[in-house]
Amino acid sequence: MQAPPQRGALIVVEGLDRAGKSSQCESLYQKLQQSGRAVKYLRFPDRTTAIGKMIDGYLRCQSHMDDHAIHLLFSANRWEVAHSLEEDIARGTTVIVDRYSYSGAVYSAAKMNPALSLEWAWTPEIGLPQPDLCLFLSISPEAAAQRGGFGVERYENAALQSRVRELFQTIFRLQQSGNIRTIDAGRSFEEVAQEVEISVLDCIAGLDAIGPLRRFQSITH
Ligand code: FDM
Ligand code: MG
Repeated sequence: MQAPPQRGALIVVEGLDRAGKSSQCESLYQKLQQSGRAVKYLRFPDRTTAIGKMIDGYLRCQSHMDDHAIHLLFSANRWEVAHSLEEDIARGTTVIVDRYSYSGAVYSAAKMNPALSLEWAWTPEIGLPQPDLCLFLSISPEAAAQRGGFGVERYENAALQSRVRELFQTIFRLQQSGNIRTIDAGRSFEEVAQEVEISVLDCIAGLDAIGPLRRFQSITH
């Protein structure tokens, strides 16, 4: 009998705006593909689905929504692909994800709505596939500003971003099993890309030790 194929890895790339997440994800995707691996690239929010279109309208300030309601839509936008994501992983496909539950929790908690704590924000993420590796692309506010500053979407302002920066550190501390690796994204594209690739290949090589795909748990554990 043939041994089942090794499962794919779930790789998440997180960071603030202008940290270079999307270009690094694309470069990583191409490198893994060229090396002959089965690989997919997802990003959240996925603005193409029905839920994603509601999120898109909200982010472009074309609609208003209660903070909890939009929060749950962001989470639902992950849940709607969770099943196919697990199937891909089981089939041996490595999945690269540009923003995930960490962004979900910290951007909502950064609004400082007293009725929307970080713990509340994390709750709908419980049970989603947990990344085997989360790369946090870290960039200073000054370097981010040099890369073109803020765009016009909701959340693209200095006060919110600085709270987001702190909350990322808080959530990473609370999610100790998260295998989070901080990467200095203030360096050249190539230097960052190299560290990203090495970290991902390391993770893939160590998948047997990790075992089956895990799921997110409560952050109070
Ligand atoms: N964002 C992203 C959230 O508020 N919650 C989430 O769950 C996710 C995935 O959406 F400001 C925020 C983060 C960012 C905005 O993301 C749009 P992109 O990566 O800039 O498209
Ligand atoms: Mg953006």
